[in-house]
Amino acid sequence: MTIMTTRAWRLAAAAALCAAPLAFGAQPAAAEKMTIRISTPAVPGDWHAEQLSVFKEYVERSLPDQFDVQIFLNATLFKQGTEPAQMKRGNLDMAMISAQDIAKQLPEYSIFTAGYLIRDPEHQKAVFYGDVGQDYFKAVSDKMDVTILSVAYLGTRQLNLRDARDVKTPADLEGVKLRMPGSKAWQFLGQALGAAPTPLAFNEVYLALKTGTIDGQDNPLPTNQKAKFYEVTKQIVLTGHLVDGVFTAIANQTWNKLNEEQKTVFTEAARLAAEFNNNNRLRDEARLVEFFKSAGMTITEPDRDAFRAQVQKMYLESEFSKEWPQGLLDRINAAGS
Ligand code: KDO
Repeated sequence: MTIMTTRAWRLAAAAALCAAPLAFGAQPAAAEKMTIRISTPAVPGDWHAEQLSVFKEYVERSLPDQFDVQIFLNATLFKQGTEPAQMKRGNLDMAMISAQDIAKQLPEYSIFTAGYLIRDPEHQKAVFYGDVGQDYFKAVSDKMDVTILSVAYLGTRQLNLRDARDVKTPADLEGVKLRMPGSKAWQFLGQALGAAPTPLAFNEVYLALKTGTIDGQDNPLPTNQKAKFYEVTKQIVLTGHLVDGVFTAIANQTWNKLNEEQKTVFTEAARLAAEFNNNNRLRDEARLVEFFKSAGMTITEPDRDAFRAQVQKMYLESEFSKEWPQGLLDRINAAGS
């Protein structure tokens, strides 16, 4: 079999891989290959898990016999949220990290964890692939010792409740035990929505919904489907409170071992993989309301302006916004326009 290593192959692959989900066979490991281990809590089949296969395929075919990319899903290698520390310590090569992970170490950038800030996936790209993102990624590299290669649209987060209830405004969520991931920034988002946030790792959410330890959770529709949360919940409230993203990041210890060509390929692979994720996720978001309805769920529209107004007010009045760099909010709002 002839394997093209040229840029031409890479461009052809980019077009093909972006178009549709693909299945890839495992490559045999060779002793000289550099192992790249990637850890994520993502469940198999979710688009940001699939995008890692696209990344692997692109790297291994563009740079034959140089890398063995190993993907660990379901947080089987490292627990959700611990990946940045593991990368810094040299235990992990790559992960998909969130703005909330980053905010723990760079509180001035907690701005990216705020609800109703990023408007849509195009705005997300304009922010993170533009000058705002450049400053942000540099700060992340300097402080956290990881290099961000791409941003992928995780989807727009919606409320998902175990028992149906009438939810129009944040006041209607009073006392609702809403699972949010375990960090200060995530917990604050739950509070800003009017609920009683409770921390739990992603991979424990299904069981907690099933047994009733929590009243609800929030995630984008494609994740609700792929993680099967719809099996153990009755309602989705389309709050659209966070246009969420995940960053594909590589430990600087690993990054610094790569030559220029390898760095270029890794960056191309990560960008292409993110595009693959975005295309598939957007398509799913457009059709999943019907899927959930046919599965017997109740899908409701809240007063989104009431949610937006309360969430934005709470962020602006919070301890978080006191640390946001002067002018950054305006730069984010203006990005892409
Ligand atoms: C979650 O725990 O709800 C979350 O959606 C948070 C994201 O930042 C990301 O970690 C994601 O889980 C996982 O990749 C699982 O989809």
